[in-house]
Amino acid sequence: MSDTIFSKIIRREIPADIVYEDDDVLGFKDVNPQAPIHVLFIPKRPLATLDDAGPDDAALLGKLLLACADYARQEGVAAQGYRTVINCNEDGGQTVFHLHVHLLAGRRLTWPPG
Ligand code: DGP
Repeated sequence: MSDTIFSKIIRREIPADIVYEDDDVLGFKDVNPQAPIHVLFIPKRPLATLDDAGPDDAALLGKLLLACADYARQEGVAAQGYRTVINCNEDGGQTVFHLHVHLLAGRRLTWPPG
């Protein structure tokens, strides 16, 4: 996987508003928030897209989702509701090719997405 802006955030080479970290996962605020709460949860291990994930990544994918759920509870928005999104490749709208889960909360989200 080629180096991305998110790899630089993991290495602290560029600033980010980091709100969550454990051994495998980093969470930081999206630079272009689409909701009052918009956090990106990424694996520290390089993985470009969800399409690159395999059975060995099952626990890591679970950790990413659980980190979203924990953060939503911590921020007090879990009961009201939130959305998690993984954009995959071009038609999915992925622009940064380091797998990330968007956590969006703090307003009523519409459906379907564009
Ligand atoms: P996606 O379209 O799913 O690949 O989303 C990429 C997101 O990454 C987009 O919402 C904007 C965010 N983003 C891009 N560059 C940076 C950055 O340098 N810092 C932060 N915090 N977020 C970024």
